[in-house]
Amino acid sequence: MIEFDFVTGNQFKIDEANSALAQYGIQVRKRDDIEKIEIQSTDLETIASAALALVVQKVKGKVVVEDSGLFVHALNGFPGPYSSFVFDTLGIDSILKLLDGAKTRKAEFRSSVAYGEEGKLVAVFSSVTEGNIVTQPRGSNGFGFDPIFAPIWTQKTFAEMEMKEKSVYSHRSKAFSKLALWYLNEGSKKAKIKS
Ligand code: ITT
Repeated sequence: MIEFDFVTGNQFKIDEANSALAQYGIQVRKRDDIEKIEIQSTDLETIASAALALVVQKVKGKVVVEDSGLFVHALNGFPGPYSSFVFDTLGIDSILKLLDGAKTRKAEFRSSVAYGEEGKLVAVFSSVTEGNIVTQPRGSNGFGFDPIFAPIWTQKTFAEMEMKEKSVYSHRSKAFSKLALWYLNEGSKKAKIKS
């Protein structure tokens, strides 16, 4: 089994990444002993790359970080890169209130996964899942804004799905799948040539 260290304090991210990566023979190991520093930017790839550039100095092997957020169209992409802060300070009801009377409830989750090894950032993979903000929170699975987000292909919110089902749709599982395919085709060759 190929193993990457995943620097995050969020166990749900670990579980979702492992659910997406299992079919590729890859797993992630949680590293919450290292701080993930998030710079301010509107671009998740920039935030993930900057965080990775710092943690990769402190980890011996292959390492990943992920930055994600909920971008609500009627709110010009808010809370976006500030999703974690908005969730902690205002909660999911704040988004429902802001959308009261809005013309569209379209939103998207975005995820950027940065991968590095040997002290360097090597690659970044991003993905988007489009959906809608429902009018009332539904479901108790998952984390963050899961109870108010339903991907466009289903009425179910992420919080009404088991991990396996969320993995079919999720921004995070798609970004991690891109990483896995790249790693198996390109990244691992590079690692072998170097060693
Ligand atoms: P780490 O930084 O330690 O990895 P975090 O949860 O703080 O964990 P982010 O900084 O990337 O992660 O913040 C992303 C926030 O966006 C997260 O806290 C949620 O509020 C929201 N979010 C991202 N992906 C989500 C998902 O799949 N389901 C629900 N909410 C999500």
